[in-house]
Amino acid sequence: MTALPTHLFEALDHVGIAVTDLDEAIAFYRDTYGMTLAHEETNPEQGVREAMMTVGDPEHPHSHIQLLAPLDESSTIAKFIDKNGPGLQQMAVRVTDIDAVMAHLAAHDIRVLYPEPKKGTAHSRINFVHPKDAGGVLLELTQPGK
Ligand code: MC0
Repeated sequence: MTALPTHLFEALDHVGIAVTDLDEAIAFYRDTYGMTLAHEETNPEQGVREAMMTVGDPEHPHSHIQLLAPLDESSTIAKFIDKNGPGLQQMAVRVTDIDAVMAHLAAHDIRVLYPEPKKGTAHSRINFVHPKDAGGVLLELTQPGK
């Protein structure tokens, strides 16, 4: 297999945690770890209310923890919590060109979930590598919005 060119993966962007109550989780990460709320959004297509908590200096953010609460029982997050309980649901890498990453993975028969990227947090473009093709890890690909 040809490896993905290194410039396409920029950084570990965030780790996603499934939670039952978003406000409670925000308060826990803020009051316990001193993390700051960078962004909060409802994404109906993904079935989530989500909050990005900055790890470290909010003036110079490098990475985030994303708290993901289900919008309703049909949400993938509700299904995840029913099966596993709250906890680590996904890891997200920031990519420079999501279309190129998807083409590379398709060429190596690694399944991504959507034929075209969908709308993610803060106008990013996202897709996911299926956990069954990635050692049990749901890997999100996220290309930041302009
Ligand atoms: C399921 N599996 C996982 C997993 N979810 N493995 C690792 N991590 C996860 N999060 C495994 C199950 O254990 C099972 O394995 C197999 O995959 C099928 O799972 P399932 O419970 O039957 O669930 P499915 O197939 O209905 O759905 C799994 C799938 C789904 C990954 C396709 O969760 C999905 O579409 N996820 C992508 C969208 C998403 O997660 N959206 C929420 C975040 P066994 O061995 O039991 O067969 S939205 C977001 O993140 C946005 C806002 C953003 O950041 O911008």
